[in-house]
Amino acid sequence: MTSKFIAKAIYSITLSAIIGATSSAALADPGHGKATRIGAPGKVSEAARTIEITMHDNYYEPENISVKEGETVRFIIKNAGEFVHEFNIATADMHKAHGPEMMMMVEQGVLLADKIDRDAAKKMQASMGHGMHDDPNSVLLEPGKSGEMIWRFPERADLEFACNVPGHYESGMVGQVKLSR
Ligand SMILES: [Cu+2]
Repeated sequence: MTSKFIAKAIYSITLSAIIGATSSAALADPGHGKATRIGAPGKVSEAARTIEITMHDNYYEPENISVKEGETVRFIIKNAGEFVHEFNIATADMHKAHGPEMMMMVEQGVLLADKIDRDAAKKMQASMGHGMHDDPNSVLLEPGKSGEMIWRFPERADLEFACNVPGHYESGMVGQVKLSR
């Protein structure tokens, strides 16, 4: 991979996290190649259970979640903090890779401490000429906002839900997904 390509991929991932528009491009993006390993977006009709997640500065309530193998869960996520927070389901390695992408959003003036600058996000997209697409395993919320994610968990995986806003994961904004039969 060329560094230019990586930069593009980074922009696409960050933009998708903010804008959340729909496209199937996500499947072609190498950054999303692990989607099957971590599960996949589910349908509301398949979700037998709703888990409410409250995001604070900088921790989650509940701290960990228990899910059955293959279960589809509807998450209702609320940001009760004063900063922007993310609810992202992935492996620890994926979170680690996502951190620098979020840092780039900060550097581009897209991700502010308590706000997402959508105009700056659009400018980033225009300058990169990259189409918007979904980042289905992530919900990024400004203070006071709520969001939803329907996620079908895999049979086996080592997953965490975490916030990759710079500094938040390190300060403890990460929880375990306990998969059981
Ligand atoms: Cu956070």
